Amino acid sequence: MEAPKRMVQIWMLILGAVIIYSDDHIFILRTFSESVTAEEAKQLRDEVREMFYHAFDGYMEHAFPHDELKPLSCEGEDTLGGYALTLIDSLDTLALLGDRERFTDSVEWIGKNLRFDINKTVSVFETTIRILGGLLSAHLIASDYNTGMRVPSYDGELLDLAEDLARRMLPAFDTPTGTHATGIPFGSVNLIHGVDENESKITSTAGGGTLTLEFGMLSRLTNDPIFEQVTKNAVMGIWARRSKINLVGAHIDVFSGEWTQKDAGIGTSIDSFYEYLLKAYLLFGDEEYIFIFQEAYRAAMHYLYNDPWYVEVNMNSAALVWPLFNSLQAFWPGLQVLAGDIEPAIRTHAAFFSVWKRYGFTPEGFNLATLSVQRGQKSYPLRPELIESTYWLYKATQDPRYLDAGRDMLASLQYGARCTCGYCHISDVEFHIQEDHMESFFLAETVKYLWLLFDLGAGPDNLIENGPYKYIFSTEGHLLPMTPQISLVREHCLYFGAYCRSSNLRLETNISGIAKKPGETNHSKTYSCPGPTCSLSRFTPQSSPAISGLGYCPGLTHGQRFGIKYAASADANLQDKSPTQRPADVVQSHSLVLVSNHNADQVDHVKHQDSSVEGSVVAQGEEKQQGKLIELFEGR
Ligand code: DMJ
Repeated sequence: MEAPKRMVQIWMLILGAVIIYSDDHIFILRTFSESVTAEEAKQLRDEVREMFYHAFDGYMEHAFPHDELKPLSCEGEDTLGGYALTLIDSLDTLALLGDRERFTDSVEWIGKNLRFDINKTVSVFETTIRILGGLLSAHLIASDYNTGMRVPSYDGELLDLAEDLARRMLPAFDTPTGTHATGIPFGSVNLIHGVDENESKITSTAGGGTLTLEFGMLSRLTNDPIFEQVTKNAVMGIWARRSKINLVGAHIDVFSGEWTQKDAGIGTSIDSFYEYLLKAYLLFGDEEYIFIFQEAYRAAMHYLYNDPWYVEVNMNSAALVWPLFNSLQAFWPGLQVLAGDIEPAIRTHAAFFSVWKRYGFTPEGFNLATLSVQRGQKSYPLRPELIESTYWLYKATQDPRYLDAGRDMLASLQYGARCTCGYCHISDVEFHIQEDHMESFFLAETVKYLWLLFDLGAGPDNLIENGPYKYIFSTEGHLLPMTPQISLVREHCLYFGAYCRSSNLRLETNISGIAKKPGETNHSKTYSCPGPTCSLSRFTPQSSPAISGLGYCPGLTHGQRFGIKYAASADANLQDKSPTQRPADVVQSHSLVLVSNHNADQVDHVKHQDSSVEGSVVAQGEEKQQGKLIELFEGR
């Protein structure tokens, strides 16, 4: 056995890859010394395309019309409602890849065959983000010549299905915890009978607060305000129960409004609540959402952020509960790009990516105190979040190291997760054990963001960059276009990079191409804002030169006003820095720190055990961290 192994190893090293042997497993990791070039980005984009078809064709051949593929046994399984979940979740990825034939066939099949009058009890959250979002984004692509993917035979069938499905979920909102007639929804609903008699009254914050984009779109497409109203009531109901320090807990009783799980964090059970506050503002221009987002974001950065990590704290006292990185947190740097807060995003992404590099995947939980995989949270179920943030940060900075990170993550997926008929969950990131499951979000999000990343690197040629609209991505990665019908945002307040940490309303930017008045320089330009919502992020050339907070700023081009401004070339400041100053070196130097009592002026982080906590994630006997500087990865 030894000789052939060595031969393979030498051969693979020539190809730029390393093979690592353990007792029972062989891990193949590529190492690359060169940064990804535009030419290589093209090849990687094509590799991702092939990856999509390996999984999509595997699903269509072996699992369709079941919900999801079991990629090892090559069978189907019904995991949500038994209505071709993976096909619906994949629709806009097919369109993005320009696959007119499969997109058309799929839209036609769904229009003819899908029905929701079935006696199934389904998750309101998952059904909304995967099915409703998938149907709505595909409807908007299939019905519009401007997308280049109009389906000639299409006559609004997907929109009808979406409306039917949403009406079947409305009974879930019949609770008293909102700000108006409806409230925070039950977690699940039966598509025929409404809420089951014994349905749990406990739901997660993300579950109740991540419905506004899809339901709001539906209202604007059907001219029926009910969908937008009920989901906004739910958000307001959650926010009305925030703590005095503007944190929300993880689980809440939809009848009493009592928090049943008081851990505040940016990951599990809460993550997309924050995401939809900002995105609902960006998509709909509803200013209430940006006010809430600003308060919520400020509190998160004050109480949860321990540069570069995020921890979970008690929502009332801010006492530290879990010093844990959970993989769902990895969407946050991407959200920060949208919010215009780039510097912490760069550092946090580097820290999260260091966990990926260590294991080849991110485990569901990584304990920041023990610096090891959290017991019971060893799996990597093909999640997109870190890739999503990598895409956003590359889009914002054009720093090639994000392409390099994408190449690493693609290699991990190819060598660790690819299996017979698709891509497999990894049940243990330390031993790379494959499991017979492939979540639909792998095709809706993970592959989509990877493809978009490399397409950007190659010189973008896709609907999002070159199409007729700006798009907001739903939390499931679905494309929600800012068409005039949907987006009622007043132009003067429409910008990505909307968030302003301070009350300083100056915009400082060095973006080239902005028309200047005589005497102005690129590096210091002050714009006045017409109203409180047009507070502008303040960027200095030293901090984040590639991003603009765009507002009512005379002289901006349409492109600058409506999107993230690309750096004309790679981030000059980053290039100028010495290697030790560059953000990615956090990964290399392994000298990350967790400061658990960072300038929290009123509330100290103290050792704390909340007796109401359910689903404990820190194993008994493990030390929780007190308020002191803790060095992580030192010397590793
Ligand atoms: C997806 O369904 C969505 O991104 C959701 O917001 C979080 N979980 C998965 C991906 O990990």
